[in-house]
Amino acid sequence: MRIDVVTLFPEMFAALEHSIVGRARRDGHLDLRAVQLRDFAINRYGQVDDYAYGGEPGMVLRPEPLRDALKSIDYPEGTPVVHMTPQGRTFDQPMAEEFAKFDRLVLVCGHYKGLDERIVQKYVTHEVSIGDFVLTGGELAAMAIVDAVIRLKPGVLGDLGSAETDSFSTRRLGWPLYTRPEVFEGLAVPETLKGGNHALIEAWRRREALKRTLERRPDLLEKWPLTPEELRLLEKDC
Ligand code: 6GU
Repeated sequence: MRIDVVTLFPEMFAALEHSIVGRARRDGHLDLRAVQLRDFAINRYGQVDDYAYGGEPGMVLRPEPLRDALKSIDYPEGTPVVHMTPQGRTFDQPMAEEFAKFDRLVLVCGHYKGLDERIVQKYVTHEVSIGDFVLTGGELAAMAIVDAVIRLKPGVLGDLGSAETDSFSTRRLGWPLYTRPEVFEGLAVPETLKGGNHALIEAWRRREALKRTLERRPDLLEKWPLTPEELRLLEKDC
Protein backbone atom coordinates (compact mmCIF):
# COMPACT_ATOMS: atom_id res chain seq x y z
CA MET A 1 0.00 0.00 0.00
CA ARG A 2 1.22 3.50 -0.81
CA ILE A 3 0.25 6.33 1.56
CA ASP A 4 1.07 9.97 0.74
CA VAL A 5 0.83 12.50 3.55
CA VAL A 6 0.66 16.24 2.87
CA THR A 7 2.22 18.01 5.84
CA LEU A 8 4.28 20.99 6.99
CA PHE A 9 6.20 18.64 9.34
CA PRO A 10 7.41 15.59 7.38
CA GLU A 11 10.08 14.92 10.04
CA MET A 12 7.37 13.93 12.51
CA PHE A 13 6.71 10.80 10.47
CA ALA A 14 10.10 9.41 11.53
CA ALA A 15 8.10 7.84 14.38
CA LEU A 16 6.80 5.39 11.76
CA GLU A 17 10.31 4.05 11.07
CA HIS A 18 10.02 1.92 14.20
CA SER A 19 8.26 -1.18 15.43
CA ILE A 20 5.77 -3.03 13.23
CA VAL A 21 5.06 -0.14 10.84
CA GLY A 22 8.82 0.32 10.36
CA ARG A 23 9.15 -3.37 9.52
CA ALA A 24 6.18 -3.13 7.13
CA ARG A 25 8.02 -0.36 5.26
CA ARG A 26 11.26 -2.30 5.09
CA ASP A 27 9.38 -5.40 3.91
CA GLY A 28 7.64 -3.45 1.14
CA HIS A 29 4.10 -3.63 2.55
CA LEU A 30 4.02 0.15 3.05
CA ASP A 31 5.41 2.92 0.84
CA LEU A 32 4.93 6.00 3.03
CA ARG A 33 5.76 9.37 1.48
CA ALA A 34 5.57 12.71 3.22
CA VAL A 35 4.97 15.63 0.86
CA GLN A 36 6.23 18.98 2.19
CA LEU A 37 3.41 21.49 1.70
CA ARG A 38 5.87 24.36 1.90
CA ASP A 39 7.46 23.21 -1.37
CA PHE A 40 4.24 24.49 -2.98
CA ALA A 41 4.21 27.90 -1.27
CA ILE A 42 2.71 30.90 -3.06
CA ASN A 43 5.88 33.01 -2.80
CA ARG A 44 9.61 32.85 -2.10
CA TYR A 45 8.97 33.41 1.60
CA GLY A 46 7.40 29.96 1.83
CA GLN A 47 3.94 31.31 2.58
CA VAL A 48 1.18 28.69 2.69
CA ASP A 49 -1.37 30.40 4.94
CA ASP A 50 -3.29 33.65 5.13
CA TYR A 51 -5.79 35.59 7.22
CA ALA A 52 -9.35 34.29 7.53
CA TYR A 53 -12.01 36.16 5.58
CA GLY A 54 -14.51 37.67 7.98
CA GLY A 55 -11.78 38.39 10.47
CA GLU A 56 -11.10 35.92 13.24
CA PRO A 57 -7.89 35.12 15.05
CA GLY A 58 -5.70 32.40 13.52
CA MET A 59 -4.50 31.61 10.02
CA VAL A 60 -6.04 29.45 7.31
CA LEU A 61 -4.12 27.25 4.83
CA ARG A 62 -4.48 28.70 1.34
CA PRO A 63 -5.96 26.43 -1.31
CA GLU A 64 -3.32 26.80 -4.07
CA PRO A 65 -0.38 25.12 -2.25
CA LEU A 66 -2.68 22.30 -1.15
CA ARG A 67 -3.99 21.82 -4.68
CA ASP A 68 -0.49 21.80 -6.14
CA ALA A 69 0.77 19.37 -3.49
CA LEU A 70 -2.14 17.03 -4.25
CA LYS A 71 -1.55 17.34 -8.02
CA SER A 72 2.11 16.39 -7.50
CA ILE A 73 1.04 13.10 -5.89
CA ASP A 74 -0.70 11.79 -9.01
CA TYR A 75 -3.08 9.37 -7.29
CA PRO A 76 -5.65 7.42 -9.30
CA GLU A 77 -9.34 8.40 -9.41
CA GLY A 78 -11.18 6.83 -6.47
CA THR A 79 -8.27 7.13 -4.01
CA PRO A 80 -9.50 8.31 -0.60
CA VAL A 81 -8.20 11.83 0.10
CA VAL A 82 -8.57 12.16 3.84
CA HIS A 83 -8.51 15.50 5.64
CA MET A 84 -7.44 15.13 9.27
CA THR A 85 -9.65 17.47 11.31
CA PRO A 86 -11.41 17.50 14.67
CA GLN A 87 -14.57 18.35 12.66
CA GLY A 88 -14.39 14.99 10.87
CA ARG A 89 -16.21 11.74 11.46
CA THR A 90 -14.64 9.82 14.33
CA PHE A 91 -12.22 7.19 13.06
CA ASP A 92 -13.04 3.63 14.13
CA GLN A 93 -12.15 0.05 13.26
CA PRO A 94 -14.73 -0.29 10.45
CA MET A 95 -13.20 2.83 8.82
CA ALA A 96 -9.72 1.34 9.17
CA GLU A 97 -11.03 -1.83 7.49
CA GLU A 98 -12.56 0.25 4.69
CA PHE A 99 -9.33 2.20 4.02
CA ALA A 100 -7.31 -1.04 4.12
CA LYS A 101 -9.20 -2.22 1.00
CA PHE A 102 -7.41 0.41 -1.11
CA ASP A 103 -3.82 0.30 -2.30
CA ARG A 104 -3.46 4.08 -2.24
CA LEU A 105 -4.38 6.62 0.44
CA VAL A 106 -3.75 10.38 0.66
CA LEU A 107 -3.78 12.05 4.08
CA VAL A 108 -3.91 15.84 4.40
CA CYS A 109 -2.75 17.30 7.71
CA GLY A 110 -4.32 20.59 8.72
CA HIS A 111 -2.55 23.24 10.74
CA TYR A 112 -3.36 26.66 12.14
CA LYS A 113 -7.13 27.18 12.06
CA GLY A 114 -7.63 24.72 9.20
CA LEU A 115 -7.90 24.48 5.41
CA ASP A 116 -9.75 26.74 3.03
CA GLU A 117 -13.17 25.11 2.60
CA ARG A 118 -12.89 25.06 -1.20
CA ILE A 119 -10.04 22.54 -1.05
CA VAL A 120 -12.31 20.33 1.01
CA GLN A 121 -15.12 20.71 -1.53
CA LYS A 122 -12.94 20.08 -4.59
CA TYR A 123 -10.38 17.50 -3.46
CA VAL A 124 -11.19 15.89 -0.10
CA THR A 125 -13.27 12.68 -0.05
CA HIS A 126 -13.29 12.01 3.72
CA GLU A 127 -12.96 14.20 6.81
CA VAL A 128 -11.72 12.22 9.78
CA SER A 129 -11.05 12.95 13.45
CA ILE A 130 -9.42 10.53 15.89
CA GLY A 131 -11.48 11.63 18.90
CA ASP A 132 -13.10 14.46 20.75
CA PHE A 133 -10.06 16.52 21.64
CA VAL A 134 -8.01 19.08 19.75
CA LEU A 135 -4.45 18.44 18.53
CA THR A 136 -2.12 21.22 17.32
CA GLY A 137 -1.99 19.58 13.88
CA GLY A 138 -3.18 16.56 11.94
CA GLU A 139 0.16 14.69 11.95
CA LEU A 140 -0.35 12.58 15.08
CA ALA A 141 -3.84 11.71 13.87
CA ALA A 142 -2.48 10.77 10.42
CA MET A 143 0.11 8.51 12.05
CA ALA A 144 -2.62 6.79 14.05
CA ILE A 145 -4.50 6.11 10.82
CA VAL A 146 -1.43 4.79 8.99
CA ASP A 147 -0.79 2.40 11.87
CA ALA A 148 -4.39 1.20 12.22
CA VAL A 149 -4.76 0.66 8.45
CA ILE A 150 -1.42 -0.94 7.61
CA ARG A 151 -1.62 -3.55 10.37
CA LEU A 152 -4.73 -4.92 8.64
CA LYS A 153 -2.83 -5.68 5.43
CA PRO A 154 -2.00 -9.36 4.96
CA GLY A 155 1.56 -10.18 6.01
CA VAL A 156 2.11 -7.07 8.18
CA LEU A 157 1.35 -8.79 11.47
CA GLY A 158 2.71 -12.26 12.01
CA ASP A 159 0.34 -15.07 13.00
CA LEU A 160 1.16 -14.17 16.58
CA GLY A 161 -0.50 -10.76 16.42
CA SER A 162 -3.13 -11.64 13.86
CA ALA A 163 -5.65 -8.84 13.35
CA GLU A 164 -8.65 -11.20 13.23
CA THR A 165 -8.36 -11.88 16.95
CA ASP A 166 -8.25 -8.15 17.84
CA SER A 167 -10.92 -7.26 20.28
CA PHE A 168 -12.25 -4.50 18.02
CA SER A 169 -12.52 -6.78 15.01
CA THR A 170 -15.37 -8.29 17.05
CA ARG A 171 -16.52 -4.75 18.05
CA ARG A 172 -15.84 -5.55 21.72
CA LEU A 173 -13.15 -4.65 24.24
CA GLY A 174 -10.45 -7.21 24.96
CA TRP A 175 -10.51 -9.76 27.77
CA PRO A 176 -8.04 -9.69 30.71
CA LEU A 177 -4.61 -11.17 29.92
CA TYR A 178 -2.29 -13.14 32.20
CA THR A 179 1.24 -14.50 31.90
CA ARG A 180 3.65 -15.93 34.46
CA PRO A 181 4.01 -15.96 37.45
CA GLU A 182 0.90 -17.88 38.57
CA VAL A 183 0.59 -15.68 41.65
CA PHE A 184 1.68 -12.02 41.66
CA GLU A 185 1.43 -9.98 44.87
CA GLY A 186 -1.32 -12.26 46.14
CA LEU A 187 -3.32 -12.26 42.88
CA ALA A 188 -3.72 -15.63 41.12
CA VAL A 189 -4.30 -16.39 37.45
CA PRO A 190 -7.98 -17.47 36.98
CA GLU A 191 -8.37 -21.26 37.24
CA THR A 192 -10.18 -21.62 33.90
CA LEU A 193 -7.15 -20.33 31.97
CA LYS A 194 -4.90 -22.99 33.49
CA GLY A 195 -7.33 -25.86 32.89
CA GLY A 196 -6.59 -26.59 29.23
CA ASN A 197 -10.28 -26.88 28.30
CA HIS A 198 -10.32 -24.73 25.19
CA ALA A 199 -14.10 -24.42 24.92
CA LEU A 200 -14.30 -23.26 28.53
CA ILE A 201 -11.41 -20.84 28.05
CA GLU A 202 -13.05 -19.38 24.94
CA ALA A 203 -16.37 -18.91 26.77
CA TRP A 204 -14.58 -17.29 29.73
CA ARG A 205 -12.75 -14.86 27.45
CA ARG A 206 -15.82 -13.82 25.53
CA ARG A 207 -17.80 -13.37 28.74
CA GLU A 208 -15.06 -11.24 30.36
CA ALA A 209 -14.77 -9.16 27.18
CA LEU A 210 -18.52 -8.58 27.20
CA LYS A 211 -18.60 -7.66 30.89
CA ARG A 212 -15.86 -5.10 30.27
CA THR A 213 -17.61 -3.69 27.25
CA LEU A 214 -20.90 -3.44 29.16
CA GLU A 215 -19.20 -1.62 32.03
CA ARG A 216 -16.73 0.64 30.23
CA ARG A 217 -18.14 1.15 26.74
CA PRO A 218 -21.91 0.67 26.65
CA ASP A 219 -21.87 2.92 23.54
CA LEU A 220 -20.22 0.05 21.60
CA LEU A 221 -23.19 -2.18 22.40
CA GLU A 222 -25.56 0.46 21.08
CA LYS A 223 -23.57 0.70 17.87
CA TRP A 224 -23.14 -3.09 17.54
CA PRO A 225 -25.86 -4.80 19.63
CA LEU A 226 -25.46 -8.03 21.60
CA THR A 227 -25.98 -11.12 19.47
CA PRO A 228 -28.29 -13.89 20.75
CA GLU A 229 -25.17 -15.99 21.40
CA GLU A 230 -23.62 -13.21 23.49
CA LEU A 231 -26.84 -12.88 25.48
CA ARG A 232 -26.67 -16.60 26.27
CA LEU A 233 -23.03 -16.28 27.37
CA LEU A 234 -23.91 -13.48 29.78
CA GLU A 235 -26.93 -15.29 31.23
CA LYS A 236 -24.84 -18.38 32.03
CA ASP A 237 -22.51 -16.24 34.09
CA CYS A 238 -24.88 -14.10 36.16
CL1 6GU B 1 -7.66 14.59 12.84
N1 6GU B 1 -6.76 16.83 13.88
C1 6GU B 1 -6.58 17.68 14.90
N2 6GU B 1 -5.92 18.83 14.68
N3 6GU B 1 -7.04 17.47 16.12
C2 6GU B 1 -7.69 16.31 16.30
C3 6GU B 1 -7.89 15.37 15.31
C4 6GU B 1 -7.41 15.68 14.08
N4 6GU B 1 -8.57 14.32 15.82
C5 6GU B 1 -8.78 14.62 17.09
N5 6GU B 1 -8.27 15.81 17.39
